[in-house]
Amino acid sequence: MHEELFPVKPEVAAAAHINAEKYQQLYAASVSDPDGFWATEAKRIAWIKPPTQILSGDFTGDVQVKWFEDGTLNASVSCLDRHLAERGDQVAIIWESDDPNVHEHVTYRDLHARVCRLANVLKSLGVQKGDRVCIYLPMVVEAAVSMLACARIGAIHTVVFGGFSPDSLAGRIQDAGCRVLITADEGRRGGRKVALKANADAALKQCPGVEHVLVASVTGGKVEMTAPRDKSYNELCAAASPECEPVEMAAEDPLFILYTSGSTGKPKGALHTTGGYMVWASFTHQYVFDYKPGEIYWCTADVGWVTGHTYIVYGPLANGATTLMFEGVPSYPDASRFWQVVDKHKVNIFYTAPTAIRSLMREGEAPVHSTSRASLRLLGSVGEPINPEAWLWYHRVVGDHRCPIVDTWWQTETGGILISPLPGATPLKPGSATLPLPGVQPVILDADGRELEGAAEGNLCLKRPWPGMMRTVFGDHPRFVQTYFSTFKGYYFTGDGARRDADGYYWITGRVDDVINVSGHRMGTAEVESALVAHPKVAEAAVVGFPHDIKGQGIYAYVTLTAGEEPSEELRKELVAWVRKEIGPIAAPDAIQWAPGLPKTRSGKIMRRILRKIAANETDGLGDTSTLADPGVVTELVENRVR
Ligand code: 6R9
Repeated sequence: MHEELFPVKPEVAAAAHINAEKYQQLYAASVSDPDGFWATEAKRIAWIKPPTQILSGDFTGDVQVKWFEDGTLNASVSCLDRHLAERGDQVAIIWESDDPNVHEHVTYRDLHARVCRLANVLKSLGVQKGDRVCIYLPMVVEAAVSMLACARIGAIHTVVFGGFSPDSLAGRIQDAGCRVLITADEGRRGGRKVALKANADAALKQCPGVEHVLVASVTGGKVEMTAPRDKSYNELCAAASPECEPVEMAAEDPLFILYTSGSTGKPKGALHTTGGYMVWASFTHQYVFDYKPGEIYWCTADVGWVTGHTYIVYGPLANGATTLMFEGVPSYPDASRFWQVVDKHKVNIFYTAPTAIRSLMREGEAPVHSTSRASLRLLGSVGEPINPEAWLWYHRVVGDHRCPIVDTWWQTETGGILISPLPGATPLKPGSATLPLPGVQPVILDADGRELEGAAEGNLCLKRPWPGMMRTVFGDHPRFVQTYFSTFKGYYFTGDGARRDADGYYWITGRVDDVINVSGHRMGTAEVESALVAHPKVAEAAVVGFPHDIKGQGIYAYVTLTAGEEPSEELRKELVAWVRKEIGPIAAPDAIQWAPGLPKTRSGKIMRRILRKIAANETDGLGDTSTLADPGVVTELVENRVR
């Protein structure tokens, strides 16, 4: 454990929106008078009718939480229209292509017009308030335009990461009941093409409810167009009007659905609503990144994940920021690409994931030193715990000891950052997400649900609603209540474990449920297992995470073959390819161990605790195996562990 302290530099504190004293004041106010606090913060976004009601509902019973209920607004107005008078000609989005020679500047005025055009196209296709629209796009400006165009007409977007397979895409389209799909001919990543339209075509065979497909031209590659379903995004937008009246939405009307993996079953559609989410996105983006007008801000996430929603699109645009969207990957054309982009566009604030830092660390310091990075002022981290080695490297090599690092803990469900340093207020400890933001009341509970005081380790829960939280699982409110509010009555359970030290700092220890975090992407072990058992040669599968140098966690699968099937290197490769195809490349197992039997209790429950230890090569402390139906299974698995 690294307890080295990095104090706030006086010049950083002096220039920041929030210093230590102000943080204490805000935090105290948010606890003593939450309604007053949020009534004031709500003013940061544009309302049609400002709210007079603040919070209703809590974490008990049916968990009906509502924020700003009588207010009305349109999210796209906060992100676009209200900036036009003052900063219409300021760049809203800098788009950096996969190709280092290509970029584009989109001003607020341009973005407004592009959003209005697409909104009019969607309207002409009959899309109405409350309809669901699926967005399956690469990291191009059209992705942000599509999200905002949906928001403009009150349609609910559901963005599906471009790396997901046709089956995963189809499952999400069906669950959300989408009428329209927005996709592209192809994506581009690291010099290679991604066949988005072909994937979409395969998915749509299972989705009769999709009436229209808008295909944006990204690479210009030839794709099949099925009339009358498929239409050219570019042609229809070119012919549409660049003005479109925003639809007046209630604060609690849905803004988007985003699917995320849990410990059981299919991915859940986390539903976020309009008013509270927008307040949270703006509030956290301004304070955590200490954003000031004119600064260039870059979050390297993909818009297919929640980080892209809140910290590439809604938060920065609500705050009138210049947000950079990067189509490519950190390693293309070479390992200094991130820092070249920083220099090229004079990026001030840079926000990425620990897995990217670790993979760049492996390439050594030269690719970083070949660039200046003089514009950088602040660094951020998100997606998984950042190990102190990676934190220190990020701070020393990338930030030249100059830039504070905000290690931001949050989840798809939370809508935005909950625990994070504020650069002008919080002394840093490498590896700790530090302190809760104003309005956030974390607690650590023991296994019996008792709140632990002071320094403690246990289950990380939240005690009070905050404006940005998800409101329900789309189409399945009982699952929402069951998943998040049934383990510990009266609390939101995050699924994460955490330690709180004597200074009140939080150290996230990782998931305590059956969710694994691979390169910052959430995967349910159950999802990978069901993909594996769908293969005709697999009888049973158990999947666990194991420590992985670059990815944080890797996927380790124990596979029992059906009778008569023999393990082989060929079959191993076939199963890896099978999971890639079923879910997507991010779910491909790193290791497959052939398991003639799995350790089960007498009631037939797989003892994952043991499988996790074997995968992590911690076979000295396997603990009590006496409750197993056949303890001999364990010896066999330990002996044949995959290196
Ligand atoms: C934003 C995002 C959420 C899970 C979360 C936790 C892990 C995210 C973290 C972190 C430690 C951080 N996580 N940020 N763990 N430190 N700074 O990643 O959302 O994809 O839903 O994942 O990621 O385990 O529960 P999501």
